[in-house]
Amino acid sequence: MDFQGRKVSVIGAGKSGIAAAELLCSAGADVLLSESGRIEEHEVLRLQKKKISVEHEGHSDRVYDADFCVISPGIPPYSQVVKNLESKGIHIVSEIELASRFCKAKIVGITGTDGKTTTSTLVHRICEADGLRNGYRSFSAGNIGVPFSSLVQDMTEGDIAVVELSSYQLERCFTFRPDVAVITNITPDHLNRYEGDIYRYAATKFRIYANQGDADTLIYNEDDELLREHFAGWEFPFAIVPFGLEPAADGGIDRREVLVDGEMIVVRTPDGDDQVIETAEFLKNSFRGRHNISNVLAAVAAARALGIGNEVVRSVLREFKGVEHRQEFVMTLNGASWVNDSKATNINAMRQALESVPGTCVLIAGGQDKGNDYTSIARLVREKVSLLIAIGESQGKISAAFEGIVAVSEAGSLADAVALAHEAAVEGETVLFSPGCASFDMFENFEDRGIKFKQCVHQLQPC
Ligand code: UMA
Repeated sequence: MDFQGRKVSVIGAGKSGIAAAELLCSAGADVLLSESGRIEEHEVLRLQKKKISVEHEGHSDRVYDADFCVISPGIPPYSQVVKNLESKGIHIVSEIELASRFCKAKIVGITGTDGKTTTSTLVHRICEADGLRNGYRSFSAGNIGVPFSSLVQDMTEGDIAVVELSSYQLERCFTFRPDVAVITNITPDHLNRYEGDIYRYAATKFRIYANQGDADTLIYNEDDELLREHFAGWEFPFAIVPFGLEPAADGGIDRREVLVDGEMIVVRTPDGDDQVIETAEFLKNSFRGRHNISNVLAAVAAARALGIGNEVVRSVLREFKGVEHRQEFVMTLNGASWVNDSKATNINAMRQALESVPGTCVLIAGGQDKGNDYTSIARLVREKVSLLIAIGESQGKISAAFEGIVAVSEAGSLADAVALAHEAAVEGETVLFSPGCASFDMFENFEDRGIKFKQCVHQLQPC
C-alpha cells in the first residue's frame, strides 16, 4: 500500500502509537499523533523533529481530518474518539494491521487468553536457534512489549516475525494473515471490553485466522472446550493442527496431532509417531506445571509447521528457564519459596499458578477487577491457600468472595502485603503473588508491578 502523502491520524501515544507514527512517517505519510494524556516535552520535540505533528492532553478536531486512522490497542471501542471517527466514516485500523502491510517476513501469530508470552518466547527462541544455522533472523514483537511497527522495517524475506497478539490488537485487523497462527486457550478475560460476552471476546481472537489460506496453518488447544467445539465439524481453508494434554472424553475422536504420550511429547504423522522430547528434560523449578507442558506442545506444533527439526527444538527446550513475571521463582527465605506471577491478570492464570504450587501457599492477589468471577476458583483456593492477602481496588470484592472459605487479610500496599506474607508463611510453603487482576490501579503495568514485588521481597530479612 502506498502511504506517500496520505493523511493519517494515530490515536494514542503509548508504545504502539509512537511506533506506528514513526513507521507511517518514514513511508511518507502526513501524520498527526494525538494523545488524551500528557506527552513529555522532550518526546514531543523528538517526534516533531521527525516531522510528526503531535497534540496531547486531548483529541482535537484535527484528528478527523484524515484519510484513515491507526488506533492503539488500549483504546476501547466505546471511547468517544472512536465513536466520533466511526460516525464520520473514517476507516480505523489497528497498529498490527498497519505493521503487517509492511512485513516481508513470515509471520507466526500467537493469541489466546493465557500462555501467549511463554509460547511466543519459546517459538522465538526456537526460530532464533534455527535461524543461526540456516541464515535467517527471528523477531519477537507485539503484546509481548515491542510494537510490531517498531521492528517491521528491519525484517527481510526469509526472516520470521513471532507476534504475540492480544484480542485488543486483533480488533480492526482486516488483511492481517499469519503464515502460522496459534490459539493457546480461551477463558473469560477482558470481559468489561466485550460487554460480558465471552463469545464476543472469542470472535475477536478468531480474527487471527480470518485471512489464512491453503498454505497456512492454524494450531489450537484441543483441551479447551470452546476451541474444541469451534473447530470440530467445520471445513477451514487451511491446515489445522490440534494439540492437547487430554485424550478425547467418552471415547470421542482423538484429533490431537501434538500430544504427550506417557512422558514423551509426540507429533502424530502419517508415517507414525515422531518422538520429540521427554517432559522431564525441560521441566524445572523455573518452568513447571501442566500449563507449561501445554505451551510446549503449542511451540512444538509451530516449529513443525515452520519445518524446524526436533534437534533444535530439544536444545532450546532443555535450556529454557521460563519468562519474567510468569510464575517466576524469586528466592527462598526461611524455607518458603517466593514466586512472582504478576502477569496473572485474570482468574484462569491465577488458577494455573495455584495448580502448579507444590503444597500450600500464602496468596497475594487483587488489583483492578475485570469483571472476575472469583467463586470459580473457590475449591482450589480452599485446598491450596493458607492465607489470602487481598490488595488493590478489588480487595473488598475478593474478601467478600472468599469469606468463610479461607483466612483473608487486606493490605494497603504491596509492601505491606509482602511483609504480612513473610510473617505468615511457614517452611516448605510458597508465597505466590498472582494478582488475577489488571495492574493499572496501583502500577504502570504488570511488569512494573512484578519488579516492585521483587524489590519488596529482596528487602526482607530472614526471621
Ligand atoms: N489514550 C488516548 N485516548 C483515549 C484513551 C487512551 O489517547 O481515548 C491513550 C492512552 O493515554 C495511552 C494510549 O492511548 O497513552 C494507549 O496506549 P496503549 O494502552 O495501547 O499502550 P501501548 O503502550 O501502546 O502498549 C500496547 C499494549 N497495551 C495494551 O494493550 C493495553 C501492550 O500490551 C503491548 O505490549 C504494546 O502495545 C506493544 O505491542 C500490554 C497489555 O497490558 C502488555 N496488554 C493487555 C494484556 O496482555 O492483557 C492486552
